[in-house]
Amino acid sequence: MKRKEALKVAEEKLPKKRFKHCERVAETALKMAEIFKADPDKCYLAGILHDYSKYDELGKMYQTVTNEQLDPELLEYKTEVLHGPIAAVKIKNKFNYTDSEVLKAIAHHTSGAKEMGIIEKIIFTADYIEPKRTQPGVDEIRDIVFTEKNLDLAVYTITKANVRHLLNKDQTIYHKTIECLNYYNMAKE
Ligand code: DGI
Ligand code: FE
Ligand code: FE
Repeated sequence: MKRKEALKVAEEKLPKKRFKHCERVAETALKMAEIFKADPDKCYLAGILHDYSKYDELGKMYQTVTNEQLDPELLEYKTEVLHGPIAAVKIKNKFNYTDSEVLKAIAHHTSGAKEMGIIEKIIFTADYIEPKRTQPGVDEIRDIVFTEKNLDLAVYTITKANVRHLLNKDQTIYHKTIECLNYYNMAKE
């Protein structure tokens, strides 16, 4: 898939505000591609398409989990976690798109995962730090990325903040989120 086609796909599928967020994630991912020596086209495509399924109907998402034999544990979660893995299979099937680095980056952008590849880590992080994000601690993570240039530490710091936030709200934690936390706690530095 070319950048222009992906842009059109995202623009047609998503509400304007969400599309703009995806453009900012793609632009942030491009900056990061230069710093961390990753393929810019893959970063751009994953960024622009990562939230493709953000507003899909939950019942249809559960059907996709079953039909596509995705991790059955996903049936215990809602759109927040599901829209990553669902977007990856939909883009694969609908557009016959098979790049596994891009598809994994889309799939794992919601939870993170252990042993992520460079495109996965860039999209996971770019989603959290794109310029319009204002959550507490986001500037510290921008520093870790653009000044310290420590991507594993960025992934860990984001995941730690996410897990803290989820626990404060008594949410259940998906196993890949925990695996991401533990893996990048050990991988950082
Ligand atoms: O789609 P965006 O708003 O751009 O951001 P996102 O895709 O990073 O949002 C992911 C959401 O998923 C976020 O609200 C936190 C949530 N999440 C991540 N890991 C877990 C989780 N929710 C639950 N319940 N459990 C998890 O392990
Ligand atoms: Fe998302
Ligand atoms: Fe996003």
